[in-house]
Amino acid sequence: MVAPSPTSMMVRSKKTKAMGIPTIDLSMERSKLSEEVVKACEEYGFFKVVNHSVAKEVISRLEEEGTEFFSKSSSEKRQAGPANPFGYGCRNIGPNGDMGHLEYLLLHTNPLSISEKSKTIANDPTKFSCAVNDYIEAAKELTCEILDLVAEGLWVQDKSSLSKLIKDVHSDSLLRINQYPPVSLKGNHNWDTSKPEQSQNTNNNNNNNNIGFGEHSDPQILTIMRSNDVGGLQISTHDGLWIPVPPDPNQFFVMVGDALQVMTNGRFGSVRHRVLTNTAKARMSMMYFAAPPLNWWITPLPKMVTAHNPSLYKPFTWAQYKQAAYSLRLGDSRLDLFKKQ
Ligand code: GA4
Repeated sequence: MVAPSPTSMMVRSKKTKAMGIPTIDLSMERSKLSEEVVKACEEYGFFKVVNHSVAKEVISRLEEEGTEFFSKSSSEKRQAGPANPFGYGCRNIGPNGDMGHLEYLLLHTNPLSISEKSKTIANDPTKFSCAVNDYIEAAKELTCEILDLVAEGLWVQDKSSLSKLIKDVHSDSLLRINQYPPVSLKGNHNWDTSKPEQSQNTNNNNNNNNIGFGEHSDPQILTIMRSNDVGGLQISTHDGLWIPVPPDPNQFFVMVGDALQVMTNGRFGSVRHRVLTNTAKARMSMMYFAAPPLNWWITPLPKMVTAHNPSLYKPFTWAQYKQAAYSLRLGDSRLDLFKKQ
């Protein structure tokens, strides 16, 4: 057998990197698994998980609730809004004038808050909140499994030091269901535009017709994303190349958020991502944003700080970080505010 030349190896590894989104098979042997998870978090801050244990029925029930809600008339949907920050939103994203070609439901994962909100969202609020709570429980379990693998792969002493923040009853985790209507080539979308929501800030940086949700990173620790079979999600590599993510309705995608970037002292980078619209079919995605309690201090794990590798960030609480996020635009690099000089 002829050994591959250094040049052919280089070409092959470059090609694989440009094309490949890491796939993590959760049925893999544990020590290999934690190594692969850390590698994917370091290289992309993004990966797909297969062989997870979330029941199909838990996913389909939430999807059905989403479909039922988004097919209501716009005046009915508006009764569940505006999303400031929780409830129904249409095109407006956040409080500072960002806009996208989507409508969404944004919910806090606290069961009391869900049962309260569901009264304005669904004709059968009990059925809606059951579907939402079951999905949240399943997504939380998957998140905690992944965070334990992260801790193991980083050789952190307390393997539950990350997952315990998400299991905390005061965790500030969120659930978001986004629906992106198909946009015609002329830029029209097929929702009722009779009473558009007003953006307070006309100077928005997202007037591009094919942007469904503009480029950003998620502020939380980890995001677990699932979509129907319609594509549109793109992730940015650390060197700025946009990679389309082929949809896979039966699997989940995992994104490293800003808080995990800080907790790993920059060893992982939060992944910048965006969603482009399409002309054929509506994309529906559901995101579980895993966050710590509001009063939790976001600082690097002790293992990630040494004399040679001091902390890159000033300490801050999750509440302070959220406040900063909501005072800035979607695409801003809000972690810069907390970097040590
Ligand atoms: C991005 C991740 C989540 O969707 C979200 C978003 C939030 C919102 O839509 O209200 C933010 C955005 C997200 C980051 C900056 C701020 C806050 C809109 C915005 C302009 C729910 C979140 O937690 O942060």
